[in-house]
Amino acid sequence: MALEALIFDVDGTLANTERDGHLVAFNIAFKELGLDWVWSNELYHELLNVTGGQLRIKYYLSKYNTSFQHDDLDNFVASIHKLKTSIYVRLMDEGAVPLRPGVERLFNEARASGLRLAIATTTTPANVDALIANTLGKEALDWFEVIGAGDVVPKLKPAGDIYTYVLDKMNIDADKCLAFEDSQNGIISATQAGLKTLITVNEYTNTHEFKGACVVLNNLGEPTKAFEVIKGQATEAKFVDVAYLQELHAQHC
Ligand code: XBP
Ligand code: MG
Repeated sequence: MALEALIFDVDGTLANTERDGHLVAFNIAFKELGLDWVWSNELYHELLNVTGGQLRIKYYLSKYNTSFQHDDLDNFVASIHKLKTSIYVRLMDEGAVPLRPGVERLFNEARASGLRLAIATTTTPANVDALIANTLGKEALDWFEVIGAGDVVPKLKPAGDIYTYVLDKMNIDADKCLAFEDSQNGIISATQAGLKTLITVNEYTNTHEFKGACVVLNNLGEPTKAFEVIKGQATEAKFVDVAYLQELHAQHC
């Protein structure tokens, strides 16, 4: 089965948006609203076990701030999250977060070789648009045949729904695609949708197990700076290009 499409997660995979975007935006939003909540990097690492910003805030309240009370918690959390999204978009507009090594190069090579591209993420659609537009230019949003984001499906990752949604929209079988993820919740989601997955870890996810991954790398690598293989077979390759992906996809993983 030939490789025809690449489906990318966003947060942590395309860029280190969790640490330099979402976490920063959450804390600014809390402050602007007069809340005395401050999420440290260490706490955020733990909170990342829950995907989706609103669910993450509720998880924080249920586990780390149990004395906080509100009569209408759902609406309150939704309003915090709305502010957080606008702050996140502003941070992206300011160029706060660059793409990870190899991402832009791989997009260009994949496009040149006719591979189809898509996105599958649990983050809010405006966040994806802001990251892509500010790193690659507005026109790059058209590079992706489908951008599956946020609550377009009822169940966020680790459920497979967002990947299944993207595959349906693309009208393509899972065995013709490769997914790119950075987290345990992400690989569970992709695997549930029947996808083979390449992992690039980051500081929050480098201890995750990644059972079933085709390969686990530190990043996609560049011709001038090779990737490191954390789990999986090392080959002659120094950076992820289309030939590397075709070989990976042909493997049993
Ligand atoms: C991303 C997420 C998102 C972001 C926050 O997970 O979990 O919740 O952290 O975005 P993945 P929102 O990389 O697996 O898609 O605040 O917009 O929900
Ligand atoms: Mg991710």
